[in-house]
Amino acid sequence: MKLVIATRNAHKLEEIKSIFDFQHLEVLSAFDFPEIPDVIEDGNTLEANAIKKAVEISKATGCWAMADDSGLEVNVLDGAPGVYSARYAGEQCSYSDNNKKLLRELMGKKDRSAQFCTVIALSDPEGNVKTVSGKCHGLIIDELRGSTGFGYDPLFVPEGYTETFAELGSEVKNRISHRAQALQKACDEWADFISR
Ligand code: ITT
Repeated sequence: MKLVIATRNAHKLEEIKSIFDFQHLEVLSAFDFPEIPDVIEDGNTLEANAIKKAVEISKATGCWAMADDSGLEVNVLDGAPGVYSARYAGEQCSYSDNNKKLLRELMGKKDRSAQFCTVIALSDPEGNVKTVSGKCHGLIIDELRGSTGFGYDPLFVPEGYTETFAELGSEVKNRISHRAQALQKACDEWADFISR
C-alpha cells in the first residue's frame, strides 16, 4: 500500500521518515508528484492546514496521504508566528529572514517562552481524515546557535536542555520534538491502519 507524505520540505520529510515506522507501506512524498500544484495553506489553524494538505494530496494521487503542519508559538508575541511560521518575514522569505525577524520582535523582551506545535493529518483517497498533535515547550535565545535541523531550530532551546535543537542534532530532536510526539500518538492511534 502506498502512502504519500504531503510535504515539499525535505528536512521535515527526513524527520518524519526517521521517526515513524512505516513498516510495510511504500512511502512516497510530494516530490514524487511534481505535476501536482502546491496546496495553498490558507487555513487559520495548523489543524485546518494539515487536513487540507492531506486531503488534497490523497485525492490528487489516489493514495493515502499524511501531512504535517507546524508552527512556533511565542508567548510574549501572542502566539506569533504560529500558523504563519513559514512566511513570517514575508512571502518567499528564507529561514534566516524569519529568524532575524523573530530576534527583532523579541529584542528587550524578558519572557522568552515558546512552543513548537504540530498537527499531523492522515487522509484516505476519499478524503476521510484523522489528526494527532504534538507540542514541545522551550525558550527562544537571543543568537543563532548550531547548524543541524531547519527553520527556527537554531533559536529554540527545548525544556530540560541548554542547547538549541540545531546543536542537539537529529537523534535528540527526533526523540523529543513536537513532531516526534505527534508521530508517537499516530503510531498508537493509527496502529490498525498501519498494520493492515
Ligand atoms: P510543507 O507545507 O510542504 O510541509 P513547510 O515548510 O511550508 O512545508 P509548514 O507549513 O508546516 O511547512 O511551515 C512551518 C514552518 O515552521 C517551517 O517552514 C519552519 O520555518 C517552521 N518549522 C516547522 N517545524 C519546525 C521544526 O521542527 N524546527 C524548526 N522550525 C520548524
